[in-house]
Amino acid sequence: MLLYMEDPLRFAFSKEFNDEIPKSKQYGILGVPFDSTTTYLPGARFGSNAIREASYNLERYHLNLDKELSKELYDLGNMQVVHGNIQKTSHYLESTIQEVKDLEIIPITLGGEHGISYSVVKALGAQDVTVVHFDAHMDLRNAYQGEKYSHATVMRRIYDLNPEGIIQVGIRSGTKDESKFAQQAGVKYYTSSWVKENLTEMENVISSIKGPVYVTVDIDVLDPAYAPSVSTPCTGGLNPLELQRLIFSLQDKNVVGFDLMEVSSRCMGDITSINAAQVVYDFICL
Ligand SMILES: [Mn+2]
Repeated sequence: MLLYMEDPLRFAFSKEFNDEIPKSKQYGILGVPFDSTTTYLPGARFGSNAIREASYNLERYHLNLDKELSKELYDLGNMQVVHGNIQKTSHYLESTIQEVKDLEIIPITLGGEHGISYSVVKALGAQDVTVVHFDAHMDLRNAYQGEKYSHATVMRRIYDLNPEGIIQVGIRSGTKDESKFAQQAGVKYYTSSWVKENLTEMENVISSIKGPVYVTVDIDVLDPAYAPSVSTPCTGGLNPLELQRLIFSLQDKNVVGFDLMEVSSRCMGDITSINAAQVVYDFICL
């Protein structure tokens, strides 16, 4: 049993984790029910279990991919978090991800607020890794409300880890300083309106990445029409099929980790958790 784990509802088609699994590439779902730096609409702490619940509506056969789920999929449970303390929670998360990595399991982290993605990338190691970031927001501030570690600074902290590159997809909100920083720092961002008009080109950008890739999805990359239960909704976003095509363009990439953050669904059948479960499943089925 991994440290700091409990045993909640599992993601559809996943197996319970046991210590005797063979060492080869496989996925492990990890929930991090934490949302303490959220500034507008709280509730992302409910995301991990809401996504799991929504996953029960999926079929083992993926029609759009014409593929049966073939990957080994484990659900590692939810991590113990310390509400109100992102430093302590991050510390627990780093050691948990390190343990997952040692088992040669590729983590699929379900948030939870976006601030925790930093710890996952840090524990996996950013060297040579290109981070593909789906989001409405750039999250490149150096500090937010005086805090260095926050949902609004997460990509800046990941930048500080010196990854090979950062590619932001679906952006439609940011400050002038963030935009300037991105241009100076070589962070490539593609706005939502550009992506919608140039979807094939965006697919090509993603599929031509060389080397290891980390994928972080803030579900607010989708338009609030499809994902209203998020902490900072922003109009003019992608639709689910556009996002699905971009996830499909990760096929054959060496993805070392994947996360899906900011789902704050509070009831069964909520459209945000349904779309989030689909995004996770699209990735798992590749
Ligand atoms: Mn966002």
